[in-house]
Amino acid sequence: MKAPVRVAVTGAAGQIGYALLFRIAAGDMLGPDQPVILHLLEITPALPALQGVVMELNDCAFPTLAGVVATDDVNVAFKDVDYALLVGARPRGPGMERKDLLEANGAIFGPQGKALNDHAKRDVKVLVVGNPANTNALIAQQNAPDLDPKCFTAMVRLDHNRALSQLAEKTGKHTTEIKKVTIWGNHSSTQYPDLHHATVDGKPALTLVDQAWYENDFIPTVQQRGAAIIKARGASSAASAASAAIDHMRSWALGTEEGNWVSMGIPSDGSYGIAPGVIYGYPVTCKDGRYTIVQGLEIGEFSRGRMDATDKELREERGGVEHLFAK
Ligand code: NAX
Repeated sequence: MKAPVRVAVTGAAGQIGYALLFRIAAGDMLGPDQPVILHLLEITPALPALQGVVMELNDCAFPTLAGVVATDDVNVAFKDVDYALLVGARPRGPGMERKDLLEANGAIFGPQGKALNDHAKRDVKVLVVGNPANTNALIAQQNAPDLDPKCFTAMVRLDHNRALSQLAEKTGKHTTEIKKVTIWGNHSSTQYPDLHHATVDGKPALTLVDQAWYENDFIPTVQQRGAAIIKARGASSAASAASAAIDHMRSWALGTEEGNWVSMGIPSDGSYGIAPGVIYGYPVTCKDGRYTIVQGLEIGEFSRGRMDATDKELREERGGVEHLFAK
């Protein structure tokens, strides 16, 4: 067994938290030889419920669980952490405008970014799941001036996995036979699930499905899958979101497979003509704990318009939260 690492999870008593913690503790995220110390953050009223979750974690007697810290103090939660999964967020309430939502989340992700800046390991890997994930990640990043901006990422992996699953079902293949799917942009309905470079069992995906299905069925289904789950289940995606968060962190920490890539929301460096700085979904490969944008992909007119539309939405979101950035 390796030396334990510290993994912070916020919103730990919520429904994604409940699906996530046990898998992290079981070694699904960082491997069966990597013990973890969980740092669980909740708001004060949720601490009793969180205590129940801690009791259950202990009752699992996981070989890879080396300790649990449960707290409502963000400075304790992020002390010396190697990984931080920011799940807790303010949901949109009745009558709440997008502006109010961004503002309410700024009040959460600004202070969390500052606490990460002050207390986390210098190479901390931060994944923002709480919505609006991309812009919440930007707020946290912009309040952590002493950390490398690349430490901050947002989750589009659930969208990526949804795309794999839809294409697998359509082509009658397993998701493991599908490579090089990309989710560009925002984790919102403007995201662009791109199959132009994807292969199924080694064949170009778009030669196996017709353009009408791709455009009118596949893209909207992936974009609106979250709403479809809520309609069917009466609650938003939880286990699949937790699983995608595990996948995102595992790829980042342990690397991506040769000949394939994954989608991550990461700070744009201007690649593919996207506004520098916004947290944008890109195709990336990971090695030695670092991610790299896949370069040189040909972008046709169809893709260009969609990539620019989701970039525009992210720039607008950024415009609405710039006053929350540390000076
Ligand atoms: P829940 O409402 O079940 O849980 C959220 C938890 O966060 C609650 O226990 C709450 O007490 C806690 N919390 C609120 N403010 C906090 C703070 N300042 N510090 C610490 N904890 C805090 O929501 P859940 O279903 O778990 O979803 C969590 C977030 O994930 C939501 O914002 C949701 O929109 C987002 N999602 C993101 C997805 C993605 O792909 N990026 C997909 C799934 C999900 O919809």
